[in-house]
Amino acid sequence: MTDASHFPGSIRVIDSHTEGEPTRVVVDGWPPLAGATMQEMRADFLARHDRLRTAVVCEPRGHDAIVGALLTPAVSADAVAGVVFFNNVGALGMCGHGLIGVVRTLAHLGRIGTGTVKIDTPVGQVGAELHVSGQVTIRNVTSWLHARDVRVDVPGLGEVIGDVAYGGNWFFLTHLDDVALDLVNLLALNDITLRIRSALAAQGITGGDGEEIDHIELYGPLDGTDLGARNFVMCPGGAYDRSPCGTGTSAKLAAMYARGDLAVGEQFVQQSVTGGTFTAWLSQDGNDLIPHIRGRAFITGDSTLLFDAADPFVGGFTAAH
Ligand code: PYC
Repeated sequence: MTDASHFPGSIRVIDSHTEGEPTRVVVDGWPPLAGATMQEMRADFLARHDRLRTAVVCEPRGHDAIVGALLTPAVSADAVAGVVFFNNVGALGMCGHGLIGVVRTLAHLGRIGTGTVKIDTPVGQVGAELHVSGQVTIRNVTSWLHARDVRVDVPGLGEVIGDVAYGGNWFFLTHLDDVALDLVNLLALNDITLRIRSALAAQGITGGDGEEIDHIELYGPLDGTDLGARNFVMCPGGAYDRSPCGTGTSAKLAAMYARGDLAVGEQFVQQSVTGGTFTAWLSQDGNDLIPHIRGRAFITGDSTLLFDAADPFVGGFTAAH
C-alpha cells in the first residue's frame, strides 16, 4: 500500500532528456502494480500510487516538465518491458519522447543493445529501434484525424479553427497567424494554449468516446523545408513540451495524411520551440496509419530518491491540477 505515510525506503531513477524534454525512468523500488493488462496496471497506478507519483516527478525532487516512466513486467510475450508514463497531474496514454528516453535508459542499464524491441503501454504495444548512432526510432500506436476544422470560441482570442487528432494522446492542432513560436514568447504561448484547452472543455469538444483533449499543439512553418513544421505543445499539467512531442507529431502526421498533405513514407521534420528536432514518417498496416519518430535522448542522471517520513513535503507538490 502506498499512501502519504507509506513510502518505499528508496527509488532508483534514471534521468534523461529527449531533444530537451526530461524523462525520469523508475527502474527499482516502486511497489508492484496490480493487474494483468497495461490498462489495469495504469488504473492501479492512478488509484493507489498517486502520492508516490507526485513524490517522484513533482517538486522538490522534480519539476512540472518531467515525464515519469514506470517500468513494469511485459504483458505480451514478445515485449521486453511494459511502461506506464506519468506526469505532474496523472498518467499519459503514450509518450513519444518518453519512449525514446526509456530505450536509451534500458541500453544504459545493459538490458538491451542496438536493434529493435517491443514495449507494452496502456494504449497498445509500441516498437523501437536503437541505432548504432545512438538515435532511437519509435513505432507508435495507430494514429488518426478525428475531426477536421473544428471551431472553438476562445475568450480573449476569438474563433480558433483546428483539427482534433489522436497520436497516443488527444491533440487539438492549430496554426495561429501572428503568434511567434519562439521561447521569447513563452508566457503568451502558455496563456493561449491553456485558454484553448479550457474553451474546448467548456464547449464540450472532445476526442473519441468523449475523451478529454488534454494536449494543445500550435504549429507554424519551419524555415528551409516544405515538409516540416515548428511547434509548441502544451501538456496536460500546464508545462510545455521541450521536445517536438512524439505523440503530437504522430497526430500531426495523421492529420496531414487525411488532408492529402503527406504521403505514406514521406519524411517530415518536426522542430520544437526549443529547437529540438524529430524526423517522422508514416507507414501503413492495412487501413491503420503507423507513425515512426526518430530522435535523440541523453542520460543526465542515475539517482536514488529518498523519502523521509518527517519531511512535510515528502509527497511532493505542484500548482498544476
Ligand atoms: O513526446 O509524446 C510526447 C510527449 C507527451 C507529453 C510530453 N511529451
